Amino acid sequence: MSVKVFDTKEVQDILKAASNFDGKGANGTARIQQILHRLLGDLFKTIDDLDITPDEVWAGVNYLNKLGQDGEAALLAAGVGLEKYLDIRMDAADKAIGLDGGTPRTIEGPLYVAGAPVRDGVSKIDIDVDEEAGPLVIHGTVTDLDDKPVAGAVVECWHANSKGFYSHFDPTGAQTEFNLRGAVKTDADGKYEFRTLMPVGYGCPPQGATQQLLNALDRHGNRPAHVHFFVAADNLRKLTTQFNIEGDPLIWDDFAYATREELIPPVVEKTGGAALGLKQDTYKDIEFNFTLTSLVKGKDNQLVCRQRASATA
Ligand code: MBD
Ligand code: FE
Repeated sequence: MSVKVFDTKEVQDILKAASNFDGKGANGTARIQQILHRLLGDLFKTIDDLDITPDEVWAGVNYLNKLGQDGEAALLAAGVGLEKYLDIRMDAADKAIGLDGGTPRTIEGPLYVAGAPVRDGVSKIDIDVDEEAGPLVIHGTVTDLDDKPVAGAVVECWHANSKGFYSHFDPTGAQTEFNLRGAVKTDADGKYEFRTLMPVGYGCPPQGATQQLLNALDRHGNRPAHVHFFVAADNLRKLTTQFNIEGDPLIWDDFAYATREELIPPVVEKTGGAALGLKQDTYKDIEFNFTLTSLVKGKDNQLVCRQRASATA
């Protein structure tokens, strides 16, 4: 049964009525009407074109219920490349105005928690014992596009433990609030440092809606080991990025498509950890410098407003 009804007056009228798309809505309303009219229309057209059955439609509707119940809509957004797509668009917008040279952006992901205590220069962010994870020092300089160090920039960092779990979202409940999360204000030379433990890669909750779809697509739901950053300073654009831990076999097979060539710094084995208060004398060291870009017409046009978890330290 392959019928085509999309272009009938009856269907087009329903699309207009359902989105209340009359061009008369005020401000925000008009925008929502416009977006819903298009999205719903694309869905209806897809159902016609691919002859999607009622059973398939209801499977999809019920999937959305499970997605919400699991609280995984933002995780799915990463997994289907939607979050990466927004980066691709911001990259293209920068290119179109000749803005380049900064540290590349990459996706925020769904696991940030606002409210980490801000320390000066250095922060030790491994609060909980993690036998499996070796010490890791992450440090570098924040500069602007003129290579000038930025003093007083705030570098926020968050990452997983040796099980691939993030504090605040740990299904085992094992971690203290803000374990492996921190914020540092750069010193006069623009330097920051985090003393922490080596993360391992993340895997989607095996029983969750996201993994359910990935399974149906014959895809995995894993990320290589990585560390997230926000870097913010007065009169510069706030950077959202991550680096990957060099050598992770999934670096070029990230289910969220966040890997970039410039975001795989070398991991250097060092000694002298005891003097730094680390749990072992040998430790891993990653130098990662951030270059922030200038405001565009006086505005931070890459600032993203989205719902985020928050806590008090
Ligand atoms: C993560 O740790 C992450 O960074 C993303 C993008 C998705 C899921 C878990
Ligand atoms: Fe992550």
